Amino acid sequence: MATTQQHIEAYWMPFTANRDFKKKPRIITGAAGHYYTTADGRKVYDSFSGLWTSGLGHCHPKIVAAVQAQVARLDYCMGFQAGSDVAFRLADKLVAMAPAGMGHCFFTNSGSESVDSALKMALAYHRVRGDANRTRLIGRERGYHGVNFGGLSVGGIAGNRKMFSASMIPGVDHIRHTYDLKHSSFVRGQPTWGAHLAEDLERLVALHDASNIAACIVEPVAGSTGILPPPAGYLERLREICTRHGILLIFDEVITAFGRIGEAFGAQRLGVTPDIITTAKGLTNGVIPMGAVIVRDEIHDAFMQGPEHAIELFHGYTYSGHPVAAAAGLAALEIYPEEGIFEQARSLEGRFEQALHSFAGHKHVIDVRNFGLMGAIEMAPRDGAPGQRGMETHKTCFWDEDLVVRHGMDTLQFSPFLNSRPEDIDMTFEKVRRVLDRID
Ligand code: PXG
Repeated sequence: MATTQQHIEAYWMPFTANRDFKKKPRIITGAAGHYYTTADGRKVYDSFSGLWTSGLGHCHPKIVAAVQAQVARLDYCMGFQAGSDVAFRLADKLVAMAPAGMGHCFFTNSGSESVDSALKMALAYHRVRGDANRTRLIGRERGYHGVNFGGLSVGGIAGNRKMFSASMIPGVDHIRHTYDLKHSSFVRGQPTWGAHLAEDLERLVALHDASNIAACIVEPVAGSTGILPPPAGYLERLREICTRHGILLIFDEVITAFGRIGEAFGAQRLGVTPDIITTAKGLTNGVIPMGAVIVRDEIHDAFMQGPEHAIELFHGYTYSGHPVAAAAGLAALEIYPEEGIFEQARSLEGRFEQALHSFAGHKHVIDVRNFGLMGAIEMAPRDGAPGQRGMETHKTCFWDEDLVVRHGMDTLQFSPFLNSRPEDIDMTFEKVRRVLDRID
């Protein structure tokens, strides 16, 4: 269907160069499997699985059917002091996949809400245990934890923080990020250099005293900032420091959960168990917005005291545990094992890594990074025009190569479908190469 100028003016698009976009809009009207259909009738390959969301492909028939059936059976029910059968079933299934000892989950509608919920739970947990001084939250430079005030405050993406600098929540500090081009460039998988950077948390403990620190939140593999895999041994050290000081460790797994790094949770792949895990995206394969916060049993149990008629945690969303979202989630969580998705994702890692690193030495490329099915090709910025080369790559891929490529500034990011075939990976990077060879 044609989209007139009038139709595209009203929508203020998220994280988009609106004026530039609206000059020549890239509008998507349909999707099936690994392809989008565009408004001008082309089939365009999606190299980003939605926005890290849709690892099973678009419009998976089982999820479509589950949503259709659920919306006709129970479209909505209040989630406070009542709950849908399907939300309870999803919670059971989700915690069964989670690391041992993490037997409870709380539902949200997005990654940002999962993060803010997790931060509030961490603060409230210490308080209900009589440790109310633990109010400080620690994030990491270059971290992305969504756009709500809590997540923004613990986040470390300068561009996202700049406009809101004076409005961050108080009591937040950041450990340094783990990227150092001097020591680790063109590394395949986890860098061997950098485990010691976890000690930066000790610096903040020394500054604030552990008795004032509630939690430390990191992405196990930093995503949005351009894929920064953790140095080998880094997360283990962070875990050890948190445990020693009674600081809760939160893994923000909005990207890394549900197969993106070859296991249900990044915690499992990386062999480090946090106290709280935040999720969204792949929970429903992106089909209906939904997130979940999964907590260690001790955290949940600490709240279960006082009179039984009293609400234990004054927190929740109108749409927490939404039945249609929960039905999509249940279907997605069933598909992952039924179709052997995590194994398939893992089997693709070698091919993906090979394809990405074949860009080492390309005239524009200054670094390549990857872990699991997360990959980045970082290009040098043009003089005086940072981000322009990335944007041009994105547009040229879309219009000339029928390929959707995600870019953050001049870094191209790749999140192939978990059920890609090796030839899909090859095709994606052949297209990318043609574009990079062509642009300045
Ligand atoms: N935490 C992490 C680790 C994320 O990656 C969020 C929280 C926020 O989720 P919501 O659902 O509120 O957007 C995210 C979101 C990209 C990209 O290009 C990444 C995200 C969103 C959009 C684009 O890397 N991550």
